[in-house]
Amino acid sequence: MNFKDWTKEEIMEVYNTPLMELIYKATEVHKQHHTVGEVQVSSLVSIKTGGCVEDCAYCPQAARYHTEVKVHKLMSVPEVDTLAENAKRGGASRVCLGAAWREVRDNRDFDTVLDMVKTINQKGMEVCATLGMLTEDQAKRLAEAGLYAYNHNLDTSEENYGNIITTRTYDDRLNTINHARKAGLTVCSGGIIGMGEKVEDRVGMLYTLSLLRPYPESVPINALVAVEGTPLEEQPPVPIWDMVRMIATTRIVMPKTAVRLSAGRLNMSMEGQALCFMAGANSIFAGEKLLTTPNPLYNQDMEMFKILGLSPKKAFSGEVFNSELA
Ligand code: SAM
Ligand code: DTB
Ligand code: SF4
Repeated sequence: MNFKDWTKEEIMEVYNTPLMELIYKATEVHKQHHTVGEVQVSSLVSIKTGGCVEDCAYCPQAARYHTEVKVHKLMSVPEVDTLAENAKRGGASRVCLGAAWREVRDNRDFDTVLDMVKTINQKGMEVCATLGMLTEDQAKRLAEAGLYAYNHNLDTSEENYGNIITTRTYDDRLNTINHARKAGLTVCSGGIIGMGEKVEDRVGMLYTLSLLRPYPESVPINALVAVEGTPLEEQPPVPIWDMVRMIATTRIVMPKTAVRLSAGRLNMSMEGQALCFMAGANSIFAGEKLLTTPNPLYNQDMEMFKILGLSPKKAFSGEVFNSELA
């Protein structure tokens, strides 16, 4: 497949399409490239929680903000193994290991993470990790341990980045994504809406993602979870229509990518989520906790799957690497 060289103007035009027409177009694209109703289910595990040195304005795990998050040192391999087993029994095909680190360091903690990756991989599950910045060598070691995907979000546009995070640059983010790519990992990268950004910033973020060759295999769209104690605590909830618009635009811009309806589902009705699935979302995080904030209960999600006729996607089941399509 040839990757389309989108312009910001074209993406803006898609984003501003009248809503029903936009959903309809996104559904068409979705049907062309994906099995309707098949949803990839991931389970998040916060392997190292809180105490992070970065200043991401949305994040309850940044040490400098006064939130209720308690610092927790790195989990042990058996602890993570048990959580992964439970997630597998619940229908998850992927486990995503999240650490509140600025960057990966070559120390014993990293060796433990490599062991976690090996252990979960041996269960026949896809393993994703989100550990902050990464060198190419560290990415290679993760790939050798059996890591499937690396999550590293751009979060917003290049122009808006400095309003949200000052302790690292947009280029730092892009470099890490590049290191993951070079090591042969699939890339999961997206962002957050509802942080007070302009429509131009949403479009700008999708534009930068669309410049990656290949496009990211997975793009998480998070609705901000406004956590007390963070600088963004007063942000009003993002309207469901913005979420639907953002998901539909992502689907149209990157047709084969897995579009993940990520954080913020607890504030969405089942009808709202159904519109997101219609607009091209085909992945979710399931389990009663994201990293530190609550997520819908397992039984509620199963009920939603039943009502909407959705089914969890099996691990490694024919996901085509974007790179193989180039
Ligand atoms: N420390 C690593 C990093 O920043 O890359 C990995 C963990 S970090 C928590 C992963 C992602 O979670 C962030 O890039 C952000 O997109 C998302 N996130 C964090 N807090 C959030 C919030 N309150 N609402 C929505 N998404 C959030
Ligand atoms: C992503 O885009 N969203 C997930 C995952 N990647 C790591 C994290 C959402 C975190 C929401 C806030 C919390 O629970 O701490
Ligand atoms: Fe740290 Fe990641 Fe939270 Fe930023 S988003 S403060 S890097 S845990």
